[in-house]
Amino acid sequence: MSSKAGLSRANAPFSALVHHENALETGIVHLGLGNFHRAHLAIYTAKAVAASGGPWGIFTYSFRSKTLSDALIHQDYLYSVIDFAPNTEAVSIPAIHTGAVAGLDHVDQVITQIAHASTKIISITVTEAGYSISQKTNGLDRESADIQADLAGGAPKTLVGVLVRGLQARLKSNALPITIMSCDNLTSNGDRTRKQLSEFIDALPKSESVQLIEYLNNSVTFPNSMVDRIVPGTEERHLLLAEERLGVHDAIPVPAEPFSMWALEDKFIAGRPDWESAGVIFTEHVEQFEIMKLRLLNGAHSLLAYFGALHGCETIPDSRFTPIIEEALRSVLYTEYLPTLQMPQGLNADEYIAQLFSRWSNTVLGDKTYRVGSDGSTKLPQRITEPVFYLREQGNGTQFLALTVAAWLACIAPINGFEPGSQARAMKDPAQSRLQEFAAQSQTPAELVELVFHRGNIFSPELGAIPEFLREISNYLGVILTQGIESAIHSALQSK
Ligand code: CS2
Repeated sequence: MSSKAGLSRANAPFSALVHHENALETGIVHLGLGNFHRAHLAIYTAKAVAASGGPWGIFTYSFRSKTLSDALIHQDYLYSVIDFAPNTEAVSIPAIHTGAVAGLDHVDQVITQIAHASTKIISITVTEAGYSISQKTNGLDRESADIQADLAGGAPKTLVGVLVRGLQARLKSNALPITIMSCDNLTSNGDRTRKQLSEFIDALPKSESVQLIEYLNNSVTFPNSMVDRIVPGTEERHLLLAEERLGVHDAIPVPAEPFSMWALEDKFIAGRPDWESAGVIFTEHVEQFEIMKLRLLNGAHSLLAYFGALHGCETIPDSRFTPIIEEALRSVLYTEYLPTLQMPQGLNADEYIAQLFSRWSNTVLGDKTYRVGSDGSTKLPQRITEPVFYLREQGNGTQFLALTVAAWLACIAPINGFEPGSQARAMKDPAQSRLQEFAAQSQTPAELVELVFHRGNIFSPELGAIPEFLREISNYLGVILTQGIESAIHSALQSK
């Protein structure tokens, strides 16, 4: 790690700033080269290697965009991570990547790299949407055309397909053990990844599946993990700032908050970097960390994104500082999320929540409501489903969970000519076209909610089977459409 503030070498190559250990062997194959990976796993691993060494270079694969990996190669696998907060502006350069490929036409290269004996870990950040989860079966989405194509053979297009074909190649070439580590915001992300892979393998012809399942069961481990760092998308201002700070042009800097956390199960069958030296918490109670973070941070984040967008807020801090939204935020945290979870030992709920408020107040980071609001169809089920069940069982209200879903629908699938505003319009969702079709077929909020919950394959059938919850969502959606989000929040607060 090095912080190079004040350098002035406008025409120097990026690599002049930091020593990149070219001899570093590739020990990790990372799937999903987004900003989050580059500010989280890459930083922890670079710190671990700086402290204790080891063959832990990272080879990355992006499923879609070649832009980022081309730029990474062009910059000799270097880029800057800029920590932004009102009182911080530190730059670091993790020199840890050893290779990058992108695009479906190069997937054979990542499969070869997975099969390579030096590879010990496959890590993943592809977001919740990348796991091909069926809400109907709570397993592999066998109805997905891409999964069907991957099962049929040929170059795989999905995460699950790439992992299975990679394992198959490894089994054939050396059958050495390997760890597959999900770093996405899914409950029990390691167990979930194992389940998706097992179901895919089970669906293969027997001639392929028998040995593969045995290999998966005996030689592949799937640690669960909780990852946390708010990492927005890169904007023009970040490019300018990076250039000013570094003195060279960085085409792919990553803005990030200074806070970072990673709790991980120590289940690495083929070894791992000395991540504890970089601050990773190894624990057998990862699930408590995951649930705490998925509900208190991510669940409340979704509320901030949808309420904020409907109120006209471009950023998460704008939303958090809007008094009526702040009231809703405190209410959802203390009455609808906190009662449903157990804090990990040593962490105090009030302190954790106070810290969240300060993270959401990061005006210079300026995280966008449209970023957090995107992909709601794959995020919300993870965040609200279990809390709804729990609260109902206890006889407690689910007002703000229902209103979060209603606000999401108002943003993504508005009906009756409702205009949700430019931030909502910028949100993307893998289910967008399906949701918009449902919206076109619906005259009333109740009709839309019925279609989304019973035909959408977004929320589980069990959640869809709670008419009172669906009615609550429809009622709030009606208020949003006719009187606005502020009135809907007032009404939720009044019914508390
Ligand atoms: C956010 C997360 O996109 C989202 O929905 O809640 O990306 C959040 O910023 C990270 O999980 C923070 O660790």
